[in-house]
Amino acid sequence: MKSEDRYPKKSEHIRLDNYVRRDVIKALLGFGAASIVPIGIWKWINASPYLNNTPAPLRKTLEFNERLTSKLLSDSHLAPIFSKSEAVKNVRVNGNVGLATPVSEDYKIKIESGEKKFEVSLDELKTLPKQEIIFEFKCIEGWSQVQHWGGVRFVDVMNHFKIGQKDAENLFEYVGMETPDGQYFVGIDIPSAVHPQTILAYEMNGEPLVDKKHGSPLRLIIPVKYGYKSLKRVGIIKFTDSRPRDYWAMYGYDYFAGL
Ligand SMILES: Nc1nc2c(c(=O)[nH]1)N[C@H]1C(S)=C(S)[C@@H](COP(=O)(O)O)O[C@H]1N2
Ligand SMILES: [Mo]
Repeated sequence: MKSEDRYPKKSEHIRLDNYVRRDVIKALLGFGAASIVPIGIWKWINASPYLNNTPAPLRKTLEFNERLTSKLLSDSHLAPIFSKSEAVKNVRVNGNVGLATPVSEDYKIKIESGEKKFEVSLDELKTLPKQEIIFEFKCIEGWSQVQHWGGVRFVDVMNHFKIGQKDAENLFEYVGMETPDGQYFVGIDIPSAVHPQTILAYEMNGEPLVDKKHGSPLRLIIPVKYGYKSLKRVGIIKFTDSRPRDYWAMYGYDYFAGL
C-alpha cells in the first residue's frame, strides 16, 4: 500500500460536527496547499448573512473558532490513519511515571487559562462530540503499533470552555499537561494542540479506558508527535506563553518531538 493511500481522503474517522469544522477538514484533505485555505474560510465566514446576524456571544465564539482554525491550518500535516481491523488488540505499555497513586471516583481535571481556573469532570468532557483515531503510535525507543483511541478533540475542549485565548487577538503559545501528582509532564505547542487529530482519550479499542497503565481515566493522544508526548492520566492542563516543563525534554530529548 502506498503511503498516500493511507491518508484520510474520505475522512472515515473524522466526525464532522459543525460547519466551520467541516470546512476546515475539507480544506485540509482536499486542497493540499494550506496557503489558499485560510482565505476560503475567512470568505465563508464573512459572506454568511446568518453569521453576520448572530448575537454577540455566539459571534464571539465563531471568531474564536476562526482564530483556532487559522492556527490549525498552519499545521495541516495529518498523521496517516488506518482501519479498525489493523489496530492491535494488545496495546503495548510503556512508562509508568506519575501513575502510582490511586485515582478517585470523582476524577476531575484542573484547568488554568489566564485568569480562568476551574475543574472539569469526565462526564462533562463526554458531552462533547466523540472523535476516534486509528493511527501508528510511535515510541522513540524504536517500536510502533497501530492503535485505536477515542475521546474528545482538544480543540473542541478549548472552544467549549473558551480557554487557551490570551486576549482578544491571541492564543497562548503552549499548553502544559501533567499527571495529578505532577510526576510526569509534557509541554505542547498550540498549533499541535489544536490539530484535528489531537484528542483527550477516554476509550481504547472502542471500550472505556479502564487500564491505569494506559492512562485511565483520561490521556492525551497526539499522533503528530512521538509517544512520550502522549501523557497518560491527564490531571492538570495549563496554558502559557513560556515553555511548560517537559519530562523527556529534561533528559535531552527533542522538546517538540514532531513526526
Ligand atoms: N504519565 C505518563 N505518561 C506517559 C509515560 C509515562 O511514563 N507516564 N510514558 C510515555 C511514553 S515514553 C510512551 S511511548 C507512551 C506509552 O503509552 P502506552 O503505555 O499506552 O503504550 O506513554 C507516554 N506517556
Ligand atoms: Mo515512548
